Amino acid sequence: MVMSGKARAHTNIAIIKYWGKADDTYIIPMNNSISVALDRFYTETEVTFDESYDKDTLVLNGEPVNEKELKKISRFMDVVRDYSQQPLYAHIESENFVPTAAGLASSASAYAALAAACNHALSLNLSDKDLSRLARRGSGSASRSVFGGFVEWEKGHDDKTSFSHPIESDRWEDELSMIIVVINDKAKSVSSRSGMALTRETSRFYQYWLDHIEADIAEAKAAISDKDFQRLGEVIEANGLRMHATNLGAQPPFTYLAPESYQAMAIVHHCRTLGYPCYFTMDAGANVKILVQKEHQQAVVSELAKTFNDEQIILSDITRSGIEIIG
Ligand code: 2P0
Repeated sequence: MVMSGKARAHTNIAIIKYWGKADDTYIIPMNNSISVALDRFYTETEVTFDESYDKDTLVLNGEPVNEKELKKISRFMDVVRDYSQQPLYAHIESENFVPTAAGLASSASAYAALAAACNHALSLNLSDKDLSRLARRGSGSASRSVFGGFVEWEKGHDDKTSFSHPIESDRWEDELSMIIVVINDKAKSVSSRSGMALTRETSRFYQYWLDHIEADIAEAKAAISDKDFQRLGEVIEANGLRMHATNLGAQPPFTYLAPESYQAMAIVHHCRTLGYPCYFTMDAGANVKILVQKEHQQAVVSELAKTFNDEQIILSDITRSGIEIIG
């Protein structure tokens, strides 16, 4: 019997970061995190299970993936086989809808879409909460991509208790958007998986990160509840910079940021002095993501356009759509 399912999931940007694992196998994080879901960037994935398959296969954007990628996906499919108690292999076709070179092709939307497609194909009947637990096994940030809008990933303490849920926001995200400044980073990149591991194990600043995270989470949630943009912006900027600071304390120290990242940050500061509130955050790469109120988006883009070219400035609304089954 052939069983198939197709799902779409949006990528997400952490505004309070996940940085460090308490458990590598089950991907239990050291701290809670909060994200927003991006409207323009998503993954669509179709999975087909068939008794005649003798291994998992994955075609990404029309091309078969390399052995390393396939191994990672197969490990995730082992988790799915464990959930379903059916020893079936799968053929997976996945397409990333991300502007070329935006550097946002993300494991978050990929594993959320795959988990949802598997849930549908195998009739696992997982709740969204349990789907976020399953997606987490592929990639931590994927647990947040099960939901739209503002999302919190509760670190929990084991497989059962570590999951994501939406944060009630009275549709505030409809008034906000993201500007992504694409930075051409020449430096050899450190994967987020190895970067966070090295930092948790060796950084002399890591305890400082842990000491402040609960206050940051509480502050961000209070700001969302009050729709207080300045309060939210100040805490996300501080939290993001603190994450990047922990990497500077690792042995050996490393950074994801490039000189142009600092240029973009300076423009954000300048925009605030001009009366356009906006705040930046950066992930495991040099790109700068700017949270802005829609009414000020064009003014901020105009300031950025004095330094960066059109292809480097990408806009996205925040979507309130979570996982969608599309086939
Ligand atoms: C985040 N990042 O909260 C943080 C901030 C990057 C910087 O989650 O090892 O691909 O698969 O759980 O989810 C990127 O890490 O890592 C990430 P794994 P993931 O978005």
